[in-house]
Amino acid sequence: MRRLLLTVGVLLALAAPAAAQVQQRLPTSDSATYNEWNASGGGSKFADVDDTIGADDADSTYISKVFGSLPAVQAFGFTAFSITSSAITNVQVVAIARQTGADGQLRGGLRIGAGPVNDYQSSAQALSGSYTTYTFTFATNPQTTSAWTEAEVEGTDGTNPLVEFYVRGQSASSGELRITNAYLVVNYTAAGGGVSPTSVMLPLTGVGQ
Ligand SMILES: [Ca+2]
Ligand SMILES: [Ca+2]
Repeated sequence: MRRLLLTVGVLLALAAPAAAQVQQRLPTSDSATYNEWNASGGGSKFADVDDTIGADDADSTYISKVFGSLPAVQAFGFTAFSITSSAITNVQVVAIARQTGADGQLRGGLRIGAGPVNDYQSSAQALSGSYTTYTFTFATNPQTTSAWTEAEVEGTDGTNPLVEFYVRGQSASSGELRITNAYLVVNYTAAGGGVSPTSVMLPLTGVGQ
C-alpha cells in the first residue's frame, strides 16, 4: 500500500501544472479622463459593470452608448494587482457585452505611464445581439513592447505602470452598445515553481508504517 501511494505521489508531482495563476480585478472607480458611456442606473459607471465574475446580471445593470455618439471610451480604476510571479503571460480586458442594433464593435484598452498616461487599445471585435464574453489580450506591455514586469502590472513601476483599463465602442449603425460586466485579468506563473515532489510526498511518509 505504501509503495502504491508513493508511486501515485510521484506521478502527481510529475503531472503538476506549471503553477499558472490568475488574478482578476473588477472596476472600483470611473476614470477622470475617459468617462463617456451612460450608466443604466444613472450613477457611477463602474457600479453597473462590477457584477460578480461568472454571475453577470445581464440587462439589470449595464453601461451603454447609442450609435450616433460613437466612438466613445469608458475607462475605470481598480485595486492594484498584487502578485508574486516568475513570468507574466498577459494582461486581459474582459467585457460581457452586446448590441441592440447593428455593426457595433468593441475594443479593450489599457492606460499606461507614470506621466504622461498613454492609451493602448486592442483590435476591434464585432458584438453579438446577446451577451457574450469578449476578451482583449495584451501579451506584452504595449508601452515597452516587452514582456510585462511585476512592477508594471502592480502599478508601482516608475515609468510604465498599468494605471486604468477601458472599453471603446465604435462603428454601430443603429441601436446601442451595452456592457453588463467588465474586469481586468493578469495571467502569470507563480514565483518559486509549482507543486514540488517534496510537498506532494511529505503527507505520505507515514502511510503503512
Ligand atoms: Ca508582488
Ligand atoms: Ca451589470
